[in-house]
Amino acid sequence: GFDASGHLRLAVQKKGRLADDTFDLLKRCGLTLSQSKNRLYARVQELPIDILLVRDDDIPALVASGASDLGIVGGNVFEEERAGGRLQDRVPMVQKLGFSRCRLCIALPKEKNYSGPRDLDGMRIATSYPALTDKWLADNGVEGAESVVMNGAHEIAPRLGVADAVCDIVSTGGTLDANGLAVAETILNSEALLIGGKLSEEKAKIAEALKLRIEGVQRSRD
Ligand code: PRT
Ligand code: ZN
Repeated sequence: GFDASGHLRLAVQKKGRLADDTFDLLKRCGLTLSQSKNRLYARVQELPIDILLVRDDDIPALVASGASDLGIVGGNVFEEERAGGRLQDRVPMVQKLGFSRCRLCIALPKEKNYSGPRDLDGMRIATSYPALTDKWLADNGVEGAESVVMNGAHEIAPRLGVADAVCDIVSTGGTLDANGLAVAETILNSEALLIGGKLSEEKAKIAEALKLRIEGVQRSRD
């Protein structure tokens, strides 16, 4: 059962854009996973680490609550939770991992000219990152704009008339382009992060062993 006391818990995305690179990193660290039958967790053979297989959105809260000791999550998801005030200082440890790079961008219909933040005054901005969007708008003196939370299909919001702009993750830019949108502002550069809370002495030793292996992989890539 999942109760091996003393094991370090690491929460990772079960399936999706982060998952493949995360499992690849663990493999390069020389770690072998034994998949459990229920696929909610896997055990690492070489170190006392249990891997929790979850939705990426749940990872910051799992770490903040102590249900997981460490997590691997996109900077976009981590910073949104932090900007929303949901983590306080309970997730102090962060190590950049260098994969799943992307940008969080405000984009407008291509035909709109954009010369600066004030052009966004009064706009409704469709996003699943309301805390980061609202913080950026406030920091940049945009007045009367508001984020409209959507959980997907942001890129069609302007055409549907439910928003004037979007704030979404951009990688190649192909999705924006296909929907007649263009980047106005990049509000966050994101990559995968190893995050962690306060650990007991025992678990801190295991976390240190994992970090050393990750640093070894990163050095061999440079
Ligand atoms: O099921 P679960 O909740 O775990 O996964 P998810 O569907 O919420 O997330 P997933 O797997 O799509 O992405 C996980 C993480 O990968 C994100 O939080 C980012 O940190 C990172 N990432 C890197 C991306 C992209 N690249 C990306 N291109 N996340 C999303 N996209 C989407 C974006 O939302 C947009 O729809 O891809 C589209 C844009 O891509 P381009 O190439 O057309 O610009
Ligand atoms: Zn998600």
